[in-house]
Amino acid sequence: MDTNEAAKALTTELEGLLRKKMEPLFNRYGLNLEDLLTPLKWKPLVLIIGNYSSGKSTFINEVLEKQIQRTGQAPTDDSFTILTAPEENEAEDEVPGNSIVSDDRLPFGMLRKFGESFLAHFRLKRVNAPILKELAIIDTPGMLDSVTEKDRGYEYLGVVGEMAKLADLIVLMFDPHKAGTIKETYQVIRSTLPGSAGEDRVLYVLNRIDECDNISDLVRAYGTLCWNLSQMTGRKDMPRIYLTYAPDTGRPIPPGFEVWAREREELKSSLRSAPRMRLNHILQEVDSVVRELSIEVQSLASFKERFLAKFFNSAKAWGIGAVLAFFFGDLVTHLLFGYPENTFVGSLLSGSIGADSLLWPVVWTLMALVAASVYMQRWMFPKFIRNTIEHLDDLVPLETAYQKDLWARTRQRVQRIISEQARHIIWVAHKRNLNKIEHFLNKDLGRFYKEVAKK
Ligand SMILES: Nc1nc2c(ncn2[C@@H]2O[C@H](COP(=O)(O)OP(=O)(O)OP(=O)(O)O)[C@@H](O)[C@H]2O)c(=O)[nH]1
Ligand SMILES: [Mg+2]
Repeated sequence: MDTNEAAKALTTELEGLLRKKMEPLFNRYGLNLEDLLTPLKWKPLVLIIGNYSSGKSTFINEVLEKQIQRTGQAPTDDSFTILTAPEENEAEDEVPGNSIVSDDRLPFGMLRKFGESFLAHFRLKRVNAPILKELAIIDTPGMLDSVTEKDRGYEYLGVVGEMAKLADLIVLMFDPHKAGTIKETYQVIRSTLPGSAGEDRVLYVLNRIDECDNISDLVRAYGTLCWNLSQMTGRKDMPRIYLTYAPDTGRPIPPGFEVWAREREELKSSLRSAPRMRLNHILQEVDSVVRELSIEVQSLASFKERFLAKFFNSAKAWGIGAVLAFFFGDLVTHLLFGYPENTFVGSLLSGSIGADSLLWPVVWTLMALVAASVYMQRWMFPKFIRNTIEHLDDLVPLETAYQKDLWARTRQRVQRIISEQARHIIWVAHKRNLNKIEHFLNKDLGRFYKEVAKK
């Protein structure tokens, strides 16, 4: 079995396991398993982003070995284009944005929220090219400097963020003329990518290096890009930057630059590793969503525990009250109003106790129990919920940055569940569910990680 086949088999197995073990828990705790599974339905995705005119479309055409995407100096392309191969007995064709987001077989439904003016800049092309059988490539409009959301007509960075979440590999392309100084590029690296893609999924490329006059010019451009990247990512270690140029622009290659021809090939073969990256990506995604679920269940378990502690404390006090009411309730009315004539304690002392002596103690006890129930339901429980929501962050230990990050993503859901379903969730066996989740993370997912590492 080749790597891609093996990757597919593992993906199917993982999906089965998720459905069997996690689906009931996802449903119970208000998470949607389909959100997690949708990206698994389609082929591996490579997203190509970068400055305008950095050579994205030229590179894609080269990979496809066909002139499919329009290329040219100055911002050329203002559309997001998914390139994929036609299925068997399908012809090459082009699908408009509206149809892409409505097609259930494709994982792009969530892009509908970016509105009509985005959909008008979104299309899918079915092209016969060998590589597109294994993976799909997304060509994107180049990033610009002095552009606002209003100019684009839709939320460009939001779209890039959603696509980056789906993508198994992201190629971020620069060129020596504007080595990391474009405003939108800055925003993508600074804010969009960290929330959407793991660092290991991004390939940095400095393209068009043949336009440097000589090696010292290239070193300057490379240095500038490194400096800008480190400012933008905040990383101390420099990721690898592929130095590449398109082989057939007709421009003479500056002397000494031939050594970099190899990097173009390396970049292309990294692209072909997307199916393998995909498994890692899926595992990371599953891992992170299940950990979100875990912190959610922890918080609800802690909510339940605190409620029970409060309930038992209160029940103890009301229990003592009920016992006192049983023995002395009628004595109070006797002393105040002279009724009933014979009190329960009196009958007890005189030894003349009969069935009718129990009437008032039972009535008093029932009244105490009704009062306890009204107090707890009408007063104590709502107040407890209000307090909990006010101090929601106390429900879980937030010691590490990772826990804080998970909690930030889960907090709102927990708040909603507590305010809307508190009476229901105190009956759920959260601790048992937490054990199931831990087992899934450690045993089941652990096994997948090992399998993927072997590939
Ligand atoms: N010298 C040189 N020119 C290149 C290289 N790659 C692309 N070009 C040229 O640069 C111009 C822009 O290339 P495109 O592929 O259209 O760039 P793009 O990133 O898709 O641009 P937008 O779609 O506008 O964002 C074209 O004229 C290409 O022929 C390269 O490596 N070296
Ligand atoms: Mg282009």
